[in-house]
Amino acid sequence: GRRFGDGGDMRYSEHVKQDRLWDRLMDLAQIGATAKGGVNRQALTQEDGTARRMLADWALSRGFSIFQDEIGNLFVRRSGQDDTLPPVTTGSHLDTQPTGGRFDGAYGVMAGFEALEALEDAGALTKHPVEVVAWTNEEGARFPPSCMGSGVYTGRYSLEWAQAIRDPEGMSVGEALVSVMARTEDARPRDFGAPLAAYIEAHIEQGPVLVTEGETIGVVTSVQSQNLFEIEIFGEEAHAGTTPRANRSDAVLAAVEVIARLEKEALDDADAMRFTVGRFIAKPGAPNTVPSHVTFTIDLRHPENAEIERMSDLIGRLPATVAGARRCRAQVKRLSDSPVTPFTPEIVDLIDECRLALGLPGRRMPSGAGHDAMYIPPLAPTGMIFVPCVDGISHNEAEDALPEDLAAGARVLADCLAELAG
Ligand code: HGY
Ligand code: MN
Ligand code: MN
Ligand code: MN
Repeated sequence: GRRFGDGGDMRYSEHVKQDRLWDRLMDLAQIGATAKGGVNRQALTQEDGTARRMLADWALSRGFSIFQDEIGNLFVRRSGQDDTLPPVTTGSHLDTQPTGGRFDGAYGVMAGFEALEALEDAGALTKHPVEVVAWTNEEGARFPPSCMGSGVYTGRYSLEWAQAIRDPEGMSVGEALVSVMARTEDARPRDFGAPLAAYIEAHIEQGPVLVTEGETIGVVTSVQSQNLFEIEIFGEEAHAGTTPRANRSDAVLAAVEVIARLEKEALDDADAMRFTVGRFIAKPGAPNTVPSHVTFTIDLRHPENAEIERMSDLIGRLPATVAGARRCRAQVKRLSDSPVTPFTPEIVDLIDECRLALGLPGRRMPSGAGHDAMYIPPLAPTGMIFVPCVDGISHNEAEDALPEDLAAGARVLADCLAELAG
């Protein structure tokens, strides 16, 4: 395949501009900026809409075109010589955690946009169109589960199921979508599951491996299994002072026992299991009323499917047993069950070759974090490029990254996309 740009000996990656990428990331970081230097731009908020509009305007200013599907996934297209061919696609997400950073998600979208700009500046003539996508609600913080937009696009979830999901204030995805999607109503329609020629996502590692080993590029080989459960415990309100234990149906004490027993079962000496109770809501929430209702989530991850199966079986059974012994009732819902996902060897090799050709230090590695890319392999050859983040910190307002590392990832991405677009 062709690795060079405009006919001369310029590589497309040499048209990547570090400052342009950094400046656009800092412009985006202003949308939902927090006092502590992070970003709170949760999915389908007005801030999310503003960021999507900013991307759309940048796209139109470069002569690219924009498309949007019914769950708001936003696609920016740089035309190829034959736009009937499936696009070579890159992307990530613009939504953040409530205490998120400036790079988780935004980096992958903007590295992809920078790759499109590099191709444009090089006057590249690609056979396939090249697209960068901003997937809706990758974080699943406000509206669990994560990777909702890419999950609907690839048929993991139905649009109706996703639209019915509500945030803690009771707002549904369907309701929130209306005003946010209206911000990019000039986008042309895109069908769910429209074919992709290939998909490569750039992302900060969100962990300590690259920084510890002094590597610049992570050539991602797989994503570990990611599973989300929502457990409800139903008890009964009662007076905190007058009600004897035998009469109590205390939903919090039942929930706490379930969590403590499950955590003990989950933790292994290899420290490979990731068990997180990130959301815990007790009602009515009055200090002197025995709580009648608890909703909590369990985010469970592991590099082996068998370990997840073992724990899933337990999570399906234990809450009812513990709740029953405490005169409560339990209900368990599984919101996501993404198995261990290996990436496509040809794409993994291409990324490794491109980074080597650019003289960038790197290593092959699995992803501990979940990403939209984990849903794409059934649709198209898929891979990911990691770059380091300072101290491996993420899902934290202190998240940081170096401009030269971000640009290095965008350079590898540009050459890979050009290679695949023919
Ligand atoms: O949860 C995850 O792993 C992703 O960063 N949202
Ligand atoms: Mn992310
Ligand atoms: Mn994240
Ligand atoms: Mn992701």
